[in-house]
Amino acid sequence: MLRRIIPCLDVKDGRVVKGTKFLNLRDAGDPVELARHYDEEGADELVFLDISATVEGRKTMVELVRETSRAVSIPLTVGGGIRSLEDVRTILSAGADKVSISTAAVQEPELISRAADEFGSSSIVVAIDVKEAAPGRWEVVTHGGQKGTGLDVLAWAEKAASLGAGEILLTSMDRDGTKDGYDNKLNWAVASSVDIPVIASGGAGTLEHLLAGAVEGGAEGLLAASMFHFGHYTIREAKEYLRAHGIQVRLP
Ligand code: 0VR
Repeated sequence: MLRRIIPCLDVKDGRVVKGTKFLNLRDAGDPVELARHYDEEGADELVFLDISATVEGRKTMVELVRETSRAVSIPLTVGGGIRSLEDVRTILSAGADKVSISTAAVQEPELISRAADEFGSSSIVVAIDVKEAAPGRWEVVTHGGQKGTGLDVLAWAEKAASLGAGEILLTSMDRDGTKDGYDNKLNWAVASSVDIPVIASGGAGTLEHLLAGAVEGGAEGLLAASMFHFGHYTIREAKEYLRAHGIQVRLP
């Protein structure tokens, strides 16, 4: 299967930010500039994650989506604060190819099937943020990692897939921003229990980590923020490394 390299831009009030375990956010640049740069570098897709908590921040995000979708040629997934079919419609008509829904899907699972029915499963990503509750067991968290849900990640991923999610964006909050590598036990557990693509997210720091996310983790999408934003590696280096290790990637 073709693996996708997906830079993730966490956006707060119109700026790209990057923290660790969702905290200590620091500025990482202008979203449209960075998006254009990744597109030119050969990224397969982009994720914008709106982590502003304000209405102002949301309005800014719609403008950013409009501008970015004109500036890049690769698919754009937008998440953060999507709570209703109206929100999905607003973001898709601003030019996003997919939306990712996290907290609202846990609160109202039927939102997944309604959105999939109206816009097509391929436009609906269910984002699942988790914290490791015990070895080999992960709890779904919502509200930017602030709230535990008591939900087991496998049960929730299977339910989201059965409700029509097109893919799962799976973020380990314990690994976010650490550059310690993906949680591949988590990735493998979820990827082997659903038949829709899983995007690994949280912790990627080296080229070996990306390879492990594909091989050990079974992830089809390899999402990273820190390792690309702060210039440690280029997308091309990542793809050449993966191809040299037998992983199928699109290499223009
Ligand atoms: P890296 O570990 O730097 O590659 O980060 C990938 C991924 O974890 C982040 O881009 C993103 O999922 C972080 N998410 C959230 C958040 C960051 C701050 C506040 C909230 C959230 O709700 O997902």
